[in-house]
Amino acid sequence: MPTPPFLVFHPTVHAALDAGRPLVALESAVISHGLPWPDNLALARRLEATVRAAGAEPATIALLDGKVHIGLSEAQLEHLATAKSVLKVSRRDFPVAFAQRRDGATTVAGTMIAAHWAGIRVFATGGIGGVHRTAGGGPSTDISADLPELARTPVIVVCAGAKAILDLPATLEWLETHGVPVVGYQTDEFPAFYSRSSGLKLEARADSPTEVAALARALWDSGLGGGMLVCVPCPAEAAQPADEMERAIAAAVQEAEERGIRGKDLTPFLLARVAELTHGESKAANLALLQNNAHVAAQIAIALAAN
Ligand code: PSU
Ligand code: MN
Repeated sequence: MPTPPFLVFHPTVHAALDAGRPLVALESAVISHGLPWPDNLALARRLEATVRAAGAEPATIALLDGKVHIGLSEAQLEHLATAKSVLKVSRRDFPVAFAQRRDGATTVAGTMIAAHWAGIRVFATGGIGGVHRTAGGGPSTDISADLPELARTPVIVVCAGAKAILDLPATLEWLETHGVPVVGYQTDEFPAFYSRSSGLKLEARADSPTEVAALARALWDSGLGGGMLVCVPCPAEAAQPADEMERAIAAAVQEAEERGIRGKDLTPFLLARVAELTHGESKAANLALLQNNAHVAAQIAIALAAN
C-alpha cells in the first residue's frame, strides 16, 4: 500500500515499521481535550515510556499544520498539550484539518484511521466513546464516531471499556449489532472505565497477549475485517467504587443538558466535571488505567509481531 502523502513519520517510528518491530499507536485527544495541563503532558510522556519499557515502539498520533504525524517529538507533544485552538479530529474532521492546515488531536476514531494508514495494528486508549445517556435515563441520540470506526477499521483497540459517563448497555448493544468483537482481558465483564465491573457480561475472553493476537489474526485472516475491542479493567489499586462515580456522573449529565452542551464538547465537559465532582479521584483512575492499557497493548503488539 503506498504511503499517503499527508503522513509524516517520526524517525524512530519509521525505523520500527521498516524493521517489522512491534508498535503501539496512542491518541492525542486525551492530551488536548481529555486531561488538564500539566497532567496531560506528563501522561503523554508516561504512556510512551510505558510502551518502550514493555519492548514496543510508541507512536502518538496528531495533526500538525494539516499533516498527520505518526510519532511526535518532545516539542510537538508539548505544543499539543498547551495550544489553545487544537481541533478534535474524528473521521469527518480530517478534510477540514487537511484543507485548512489545522493542528488537530485525534480521538479513538481518528487515531484508528491514522494508525491504519500507517500500518500500525494495535492502539491503546483510556475508554472509547459510545452511546451517551440522557439526564432522564436511557440512551441519547449522541453516538460517538468511535463506534462505527470500530466496525470498519482493522485495528485492535485496548481500553478500559467505554467511558462510564456513557450508556454502557446501549454501547455494548451497538457493538453487537455492528459485528465488533468485544474481548474481556482476564475478565468476563465489560469494565466500567473508573470501576472494574459493570455487571455486563462479555461473550469473549482472552487471558494473555498471545490469545488476543490469535483472535485478531482469526478476525483479519477470515476477511471479516473491522476492528476489535480489548477491554482491560482499571488496576484494582486505582479503581473507584461504581456507586460514588455514578452520583457524580448523573450530576454532570444533568448539568450538561441544562447548559445545552452537545456535540464534540460533551465528552470533554463530562470528563472534566466528573473529575471536579470526585475531587480528582476519577482523574487518578483515568491516569492509572491509561498506563495499564499502554502496557497491555505493547504486549499484544509483541505477540502479533511474533507470528
Ligand atoms: N478516553 C479518555 N479520555 C478522553 C477520551 C477517551 O480517557 O478524553 C476521548 C477519546 O479521544 C474518545 C473521545 O475518542 O474522547 C470521544 O469523544 P466523543 O464522545 O465526542 O466521540
Ligand atoms: Mn458525540
